[in-house]
Amino acid sequence: MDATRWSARAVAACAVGAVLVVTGTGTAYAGTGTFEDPVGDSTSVDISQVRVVHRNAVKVSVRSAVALDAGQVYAFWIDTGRGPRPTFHVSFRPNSDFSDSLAVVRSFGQRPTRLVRCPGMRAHADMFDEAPVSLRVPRRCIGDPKLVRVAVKFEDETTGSVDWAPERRTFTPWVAR
Ligand SMILES: [Ca+2]
Repeated sequence: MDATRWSARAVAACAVGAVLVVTGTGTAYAGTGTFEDPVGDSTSVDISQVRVVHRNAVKVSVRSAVALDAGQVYAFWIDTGRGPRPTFHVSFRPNSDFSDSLAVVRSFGQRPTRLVRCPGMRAHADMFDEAPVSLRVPRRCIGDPKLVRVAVKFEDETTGSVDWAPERRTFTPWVAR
């Protein structure tokens, strides 16, 4: 992991290379949103960037300024719209088994109201490569939303260190398909 490269690029709460569009429900990013997170705001886990690509699948890629390690947990929330459209939650660990179920949750930290099986969902978190931690969810699993926004939490259960992006219990701006 090249931490220096990401440190140099760290700009708090700054969107890079994204196109804003006006949709029926307001302003959103078109197709892709890239959101930088401060480096150094956490120790044994440290998110530096979250990238959301909204096409036939929603793919969330998360750069870390520190190496992935055993004992870390990567948690994702995907909000699929205002009003009754649900928020989905999934978490996984590096180099571990991954279930193909999404939890439907009412808000952060609450128990799931139900589970949704999602064939084709993929997660990547490998301590032995430099690829971002990523989650790919086919749109059909989450009700073919027009807009999504995400929240990410990296946690090190050994040290208790936590880093949220963009902020604690906060979603990114909306990203349109
Ligand atoms: Ca960070």
